[in-house]
Amino acid sequence: MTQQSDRTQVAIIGGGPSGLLLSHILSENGIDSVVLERQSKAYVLSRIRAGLLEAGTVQLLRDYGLAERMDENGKSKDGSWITRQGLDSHFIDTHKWTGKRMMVYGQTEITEDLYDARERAGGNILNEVADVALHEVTSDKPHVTYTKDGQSYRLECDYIAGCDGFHGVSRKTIPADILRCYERAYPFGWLGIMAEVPPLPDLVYAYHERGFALASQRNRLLSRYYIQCPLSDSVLDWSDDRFWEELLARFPADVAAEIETGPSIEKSIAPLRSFVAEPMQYGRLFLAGDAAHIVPPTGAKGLNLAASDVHYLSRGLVEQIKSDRPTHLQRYSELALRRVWSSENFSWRMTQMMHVFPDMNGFDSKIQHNSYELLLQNEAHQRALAEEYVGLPFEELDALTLTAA
Ligand code: RFL
Ligand code: PHB
Repeated sequence: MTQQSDRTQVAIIGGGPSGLLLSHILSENGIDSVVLERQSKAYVLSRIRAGLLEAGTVQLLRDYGLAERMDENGKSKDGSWITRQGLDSHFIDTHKWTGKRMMVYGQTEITEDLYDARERAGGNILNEVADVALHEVTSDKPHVTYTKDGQSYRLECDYIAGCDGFHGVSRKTIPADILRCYERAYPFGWLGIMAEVPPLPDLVYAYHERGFALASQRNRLLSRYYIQCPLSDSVLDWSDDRFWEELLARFPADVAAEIETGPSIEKSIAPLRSFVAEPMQYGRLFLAGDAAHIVPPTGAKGLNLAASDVHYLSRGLVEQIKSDRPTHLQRYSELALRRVWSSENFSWRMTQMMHVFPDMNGFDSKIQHNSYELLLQNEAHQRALAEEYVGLPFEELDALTLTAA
């Protein structure tokens, strides 16, 4: 079979939020890219995932002209509630402590906005490609091969961005003796449902001895709820009635009384994992988003980290390609990983504080209880939580120099 050849400046593997956002920002800077996505557009747009955007992600989307629908339909938030059985509730007041607000706007909507923007600009997104393989990534002439509709293709490029999520091929291209992986799997999952009922006014994270619960939302008439569940459970074990009964039992009575229940329109179980792969660069391959790291959703950091990776990576690529200045690109992995580890740390602490761990002993429970009491009593803890929750600022390169000094 003959192979057709094409060329682009940046080959982007994966058309989730990382890949699409990178392709959009590069295009705004006059740089050409091709996005290779394994799934159909309809499938990508049907995946229900993140819902809460950090202030920095909101700003990034505004800076690149991607915020029209978000500013119209998203819901700006001054903070979120956190509760613990038997203790007072606490409002994580991001606006009071940081002057910044977060935004409730679904990942599904962002992905749709990104597709629209790329399509309007004549961007090249190839859906339903198979057998993607990366070649000669340590040379200055890398290329990618793939098949589509039974035809095989070769895509020459200057750089490759691995934006293909946790299960993608890009990270696996980095040799085992170079790639270091750090991982923690948690002994439970989150059972999530979407229901067409009005949500609570704010997000509420709840700890209860029966397990964690979260009340979230997508819009005025669409609610998103989660409960911690055993990993061995399947969605078939959870009728809507059982889900609602369990959810309501985990919130304080006054919060539960406000929750409107109704038939679910989606139900799924996601395992919780912390994972980081280092380095995020190998030759001319750069990893971004879930391809390089996973956080448990408790801190709402996954999509936001994908956005900050893309911010750092696009800056490096633009400087290198347009001005032949390599500094930001060469230090991409170092700079991105600082933020990644801060978010990993935060997500791990939030998960630790808010869930029931099957192997917890009395000492662990006391420490967990104390972490929450410190939060209620101590303004320094409240401010620290608010700063991390709203999102740490994007750093400049001199942050690395300061650490090294
Ligand atoms: P994605 O979204 O996984 O996209 C990767 C894309 O690559 C494609 N792909 C391939 N394409 C070509 N060839 C291959 N061999 C390929 N292999 C894979 C895939 O089809 C896919 O389209 O990664 P990306 O772009 O880095 O985006 C990351 C985010 O999706 C993720 O971090 C968030 O959804 C995490 N997350 C949350 N993040 C937040 O910031 N705030 C939240 O409130 C939040 N809530 C959540 C979440 C994730 C959840 N789940 C289901 C894991 C809630 C949940 C329940
Ligand atoms: C969501 O709405 O899906 C969501 C919100 C906050 C989180 C995790 C998930 O911490």
